Amino acid sequence: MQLNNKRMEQLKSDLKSLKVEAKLEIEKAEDLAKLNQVFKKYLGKEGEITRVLRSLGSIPKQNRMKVGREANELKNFLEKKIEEKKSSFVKTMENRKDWLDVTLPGKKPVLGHLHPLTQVRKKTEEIFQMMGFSVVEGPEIENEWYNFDALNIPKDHPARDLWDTFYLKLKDRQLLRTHTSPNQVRYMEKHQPPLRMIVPGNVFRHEATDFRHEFQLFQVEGLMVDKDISVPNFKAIIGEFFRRFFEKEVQFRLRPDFFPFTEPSFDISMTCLVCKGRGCSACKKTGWLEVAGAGMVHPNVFKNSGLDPKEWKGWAFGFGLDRLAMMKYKINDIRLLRSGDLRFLQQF
Ligand code: FA5
Repeated sequence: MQLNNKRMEQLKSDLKSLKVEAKLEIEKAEDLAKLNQVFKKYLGKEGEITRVLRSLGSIPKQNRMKVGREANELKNFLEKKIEEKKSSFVKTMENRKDWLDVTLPGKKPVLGHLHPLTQVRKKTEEIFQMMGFSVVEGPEIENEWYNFDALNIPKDHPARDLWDTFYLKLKDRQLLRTHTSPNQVRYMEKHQPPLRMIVPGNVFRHEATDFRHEFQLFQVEGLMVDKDISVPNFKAIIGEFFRRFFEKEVQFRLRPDFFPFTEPSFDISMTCLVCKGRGCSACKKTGWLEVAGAGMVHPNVFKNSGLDPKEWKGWAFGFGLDRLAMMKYKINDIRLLRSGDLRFLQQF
């Protein structure tokens, strides 16, 4: 009997010290992992308080009840303390700015798409490639020889004014190319006819902007050189390009024009698709929009490229891709294309 009382007193005193120890450890725990360790140490399957509860079987019933009640009270007390501490951790984390709630549904990333000008460029490349043309690139920074002289535009010729440009503060009077035509010469210098190639790319002009004019635009140069090349042959290729590009028949016309690097020269205009030819701001109320300059390669350009003009004939064109985009997507102001306005761009 005395032994049993002693055993009971021992258990009671164990519970007292466990309470002090566990309380202290809960207070000291600085994160959830530490708190879980404390739980395991005292309340887990092999925990100190669980051990006391298990050992109750070895003491008589009337004492067992007393110690059992105290042990259960301590168990509940510690569980409550641990829960309180846990929710204080969660609150502090929620208040932190960098708190990340991994249970929240994710934000869907916004998917972009190709710019309409890129779409138009790709489509143009695809069509000409299918007709046997190579797609090549040329430099955006040019020198005066390729941009003007080699193209039969002498230094003081008024035609230079048509392509007023931005000169760079670099040696040799380098400039931002005003058209893609320099690549006719660059290509013929390195390749032997027969030739079929296109050169898409940015060009720059010192120009006031309006519905149809930008100071930076995309052009695509085309060149075909062979023995028997003629204007009807050029017209057939351009007609096929229009059919595939607009996916329907469109009306276009060639009118005499002047370019020092082609003879004869003409411009290509097409029915304005924004107003269906009725007249609008995009076509300056004429119902037609000029989309390209073209002509038969001038003998001097052949000579400047190292080819014999008696042996070879060729035609060349320079389309304004921005204007083709205007017609394809019915855009009545060219400036919208490079405005960077997503409300506009998301429509294409
Ligand atoms: C030229 O640039 C010649 N190099 C075209 C050429 C190539 C002629 C080969 C003969 C042989 P032009 O300056 O007209 O020509 O421009 C050609 C096309 O580019 C125009 O028809 C138009 O569609 C477009 N374009 C020209 N200037 C602008 C501009 N400021 N804004 C938007 N598009 C333009």
